[in-house]
Amino acid sequence: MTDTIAAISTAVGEGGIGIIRISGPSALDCGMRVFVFSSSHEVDRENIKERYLYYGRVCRDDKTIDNGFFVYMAGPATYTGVDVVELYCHGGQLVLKNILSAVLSSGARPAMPGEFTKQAFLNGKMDLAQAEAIVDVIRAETELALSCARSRLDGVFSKRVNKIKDALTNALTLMEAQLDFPEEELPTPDMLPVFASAQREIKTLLDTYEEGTALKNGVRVIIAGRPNVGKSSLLNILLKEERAIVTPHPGTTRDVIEETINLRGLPVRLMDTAGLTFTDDPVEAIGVARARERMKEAHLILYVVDSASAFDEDIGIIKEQDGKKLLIVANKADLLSEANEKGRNDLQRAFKGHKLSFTSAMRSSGIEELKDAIFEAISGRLAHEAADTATSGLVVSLRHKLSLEKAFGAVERAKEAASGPLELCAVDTRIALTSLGEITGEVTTEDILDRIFSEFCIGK
Ligand SMILES: Nc1nc2c(ncn2[C@@H]2O[C@H](COP(=O)(O)OP(=O)(O)OP(=O)(O)O)[C@@H](O)[C@H]2O)c(=O)[nH]1
Ligand SMILES: [Mg+2]
Repeated sequence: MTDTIAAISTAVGEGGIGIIRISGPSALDCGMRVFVFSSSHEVDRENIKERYLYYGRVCRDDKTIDNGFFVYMAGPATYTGVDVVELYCHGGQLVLKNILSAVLSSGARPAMPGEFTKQAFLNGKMDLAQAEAIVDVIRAETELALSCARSRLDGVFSKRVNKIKDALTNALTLMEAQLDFPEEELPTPDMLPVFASAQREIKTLLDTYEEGTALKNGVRVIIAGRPNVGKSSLLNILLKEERAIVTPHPGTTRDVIEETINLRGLPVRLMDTAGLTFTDDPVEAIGVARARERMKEAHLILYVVDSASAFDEDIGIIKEQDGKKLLIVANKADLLSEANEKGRNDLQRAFKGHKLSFTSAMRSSGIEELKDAIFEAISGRLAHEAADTATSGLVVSLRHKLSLEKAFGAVERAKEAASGPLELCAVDTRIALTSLGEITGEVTTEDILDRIFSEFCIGK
């Protein structure tokens, strides 16, 4: 914690400006050793102004590396909670590398990935869940993913976890009072409502995991079905570009075609595949094998059928996908005349138990409804509700999910023990609190921290 660390904080590549960040107890000395203030500033270590942009030159052995700005921010009111100096120079890779090298020879050591944020966490500037949200803010690809990450950085998720913790802590305090002062004959507290409400809230949080990870990491959605049903036409229409070849000949698509789209705020990796069929054509057969392989990995299968032809074979293929999320897309719905209620009913009946979306890729109809259905199938809620829930503190990481599950189990045991000796109930309540504390980082190990921060980029 007493090290002074430095790194290039701007992205690798060419940029208008580049920033070198120095953080730690000797950040100011370090920065001043490499910076020659413009003669219009009369600066020394004693009179340097905080948060003031000084112009000058970054030098090494009296040789100018670059000109730029110097700013000093005194801890603890900084990102990292300790003294920070930032140098703003030209954003070239060599220039920045040379400046960093000068800074490193003047007393700082290279920062590890995420180490500025780790300093911030260790200095109490944010909790661990908030620190983890920073990577998600940086990596967010859709507005919805960004608002989800932003709200976690603002502490919305942590607050929900802390609320459960506070209730359990209060319960534990009461139990401990009973245990510590048995002679006082304190009334036996009724823990059951506290435990029940803690479990309810933990469960509500756990239920957001799928939606949260979909938002954060994106989802793989595969367009599958028999040949010629309009899979590639649907891909093109969802992408709004003629990406895949469409022809009236069955067996047109062979390779898997992948593109990412923003679907109602979800980052979706869409895959168009070869039509599922038995074929003697060796190339098409490879395509079919690939399609089947990808179906296994997908989060959601859009199983496309031709509304106007027989679908006995489809029913067999769908049965094989047992346990997978699957949406039936009845394409070529234009071939069912408006009056053809029978055709629609036949489809509904044939695919009973599955959600069915009618589309016509040719007429571009049913596409918005299909997008809503995809969103709902993945996140379990309606697309128009998404903006509100995304900022309500979703669970987005496996680490958080596992800790919540551990806490849930411990509360369950505490509940069962509540009618017995108070000691046992207290032990499990404490375990639940420790598990919840892991999420916000009150309870943590160097190992966990290393694993979390190694996912960051250097300079953050
Ligand atoms: N009437 C009608 N024709 C469609 C519709 N969608 C696609 N088609 C036509 O159906 C034929 C096959 O379309 P594709 O998109 O290539 O079908 P596919 O499922 O990708 O076919 P394969 O790659 O061979 O498996 C083309 O002639 C399309 O113009 C639709 O909604 N209605
Ligand atoms: Mg195709």
